[in-house]
This record gives sequence, structure tokens and C-alpha cells, in this order.
Amino acid sequence: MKTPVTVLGLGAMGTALAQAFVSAGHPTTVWNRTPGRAPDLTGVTRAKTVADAVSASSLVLVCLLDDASVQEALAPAATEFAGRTLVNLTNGTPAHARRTADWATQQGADYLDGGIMAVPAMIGGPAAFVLYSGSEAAFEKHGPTLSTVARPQFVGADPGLAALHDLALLSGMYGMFSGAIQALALTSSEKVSPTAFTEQLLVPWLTAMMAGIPALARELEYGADDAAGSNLAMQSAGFVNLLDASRDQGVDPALLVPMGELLARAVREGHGDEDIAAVVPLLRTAG
Ligand code: FVH
Repeated sequence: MKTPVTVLGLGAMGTALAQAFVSAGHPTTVWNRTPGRAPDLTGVTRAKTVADAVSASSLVLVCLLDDASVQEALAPAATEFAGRTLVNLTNGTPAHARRTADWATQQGADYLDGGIMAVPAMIGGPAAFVLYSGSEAAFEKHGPTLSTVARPQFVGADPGLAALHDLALLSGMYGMFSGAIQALALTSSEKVSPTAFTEQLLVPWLTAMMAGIPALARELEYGADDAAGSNLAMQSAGFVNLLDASRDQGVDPALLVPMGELLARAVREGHGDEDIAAVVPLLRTAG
């Protein structure tokens, strides 16, 4: 018999998770604040209360809108958690994760925090992965079951680490989308085809530039080798043109302004002959 699983939350993601468990033959109990959500989800047991849902399985996943909804939903079932594993797949901060881990420990539960690196349609497919942190013993025990929904990757015993990695990856993603949005706004100010520009120029260019990111990371970890081909003084001087051209074309440069300020600051603080990796430490406001 496969491990029984409870899924709290039947939004788009919770439904995809529950569907994957049912399809793989796991007895699956679900609960959602608003009854009647995910009417097409069959083969599950629908619990009337969150306490009933928690008591049905030794492995309980929660995937709700945000941290506040998790606190609100779990509180009435606190006494049901002893001896179970709580896996929180709700987007949150490292501080949220550490607090919920403490709460779970107080209830006698093992805790894993998870960052889902997939959209609902990817769940159960090869490209989906989930970052986990917290109880290593719980990860060892439940990793095979959790692999039903996505490739599980453990990133450390500190419960906050999955959220840290998740939010860092989302930061990279939103940086990429910000750049693409700005580029398309700029080209759309003239009669440039968005699809032709994107397919023939933007994606190949970003792909080529992405190949430089591992070198940036190596430089942060091991120090610079001295062949910086694109120094910051040059980049800062050229960046002004991005801002001016946007304004000239009637496009708001707001997404670019902070990067321009960071480059200018790096030059002011003596990093003009270094390359882009030199700005990373400038973002740290503590430590
Ligand atoms: N969908 C995605 O693309 C991303 C992929 C990466 C991971 N995220 C995170 O997953 C969490 C859930 O996202 P979702 O897509 O399932 O979100 P919704 O479809 O909007 O469903 C929200 C569920 O949360 C329930 N809920 C909201 N507030 C409360 C509350 N106070 N108490 C109990 N449940 C609450 C809501 O219930 P209802 O409105 O139907 O009653 C839905 O079940 C999220 O952290 C993403 O960042 C998804």
C-alpha cells in the first residue's frame, strides 16, 4: 500500500499535487477552505475539517496562498499533528519557514519546507523540481513519495533554506522578465514586430549572456581573474543611453533605473575597472 497523503489547499497548485498523488495510487485526502473547489478531482477523500484531513495521513502537505493563510488554516488542527510530517509548499520567506518549523516541532511533528519550482501543469512531469529544507530524517523517509509530484532536492537542515533558494530563483526569473518587458516596450515604441524581435534577437542574445552567469558565480566564490572584458566604468557610461532612449521613445525606464544607480555607485566606490560580479557585494545591507 502506498503512503497515504493529505493535501491542504485545492487551488491550482494543490489540485495538481493531489491529482499527481491519486494518479500514482496514493490514498489521498484533501481539504479546502471553500468546499466544492476542484470538482473534477476524483478518487480523493474530501475531509470536512482540516483536523479530519490531518488525522487521515502521516504525510500532510499544505499549499495555500500565503503564510498568513497557512497559520490560519493549521491552528485549529494543532493537536492532530503529533507524530506526522508537515510539508509546507506555500510560498514564503525564510523567517516564515523557521517560525512554522518551530510551531510544528512544538506540536510533535517533523517539518519540511518546500519551494515548488514549477507551474501546476508541470507537476508530475520531468522538468518540475521542489527544493526542501528542514528535517533530513523526514526527507529521507518521504522523499520517494514526494518524488511523485516533482524531483525533490534537499538544500539543508535549516528550514529557511528552501525559501531562500526559491526566492533567489524567482528573483532571477523576475529579473529576466523585467528585462524582456523593457526590451519589448522599447521596440514596441516603433514598428518592430514583437515576435520577430523576440525569436530572432532577444532570446538568442539572452541565451548568450546567460552563459556568462557561471563565470560571475565563480568570480564571487574564488575571486576575479584579471581579464575583465566589460568593465563597470564602460557599462555605467553606456547605461545612461538605455535610460535616455527609453524616455525619448515615451517608455518608462523605472525597471532599469535601480541597475543604473548600482552601476554608477560601483564606479564611485572604486570598482570601475572591475566587471559585473563586483556589484553583488554592494547589494548586501548587513553582514
Ligand atoms: N500556481 C503557480 O504557478 C505557482 C507555482 C509555484 C508555487 N506557487 C505557490 O503555491 C501556493 C498556492 O498557489 P496556487 O496556484 O494553488 O494559488 P490559488 O490557485 O490562488 O489557490 C490559493 C489557495 O489558498 C487557499 N486560501 C487562501 N487563503 C486562505 C485562508 N485564509 N485559509 C485557508 N485557505 C486559504 C485558497 O482557498 P479558497 O480561496 O478556495 O477557500 C486556495 O485553496 C502559493 O503560495 C503560490 O505562491 C504556485
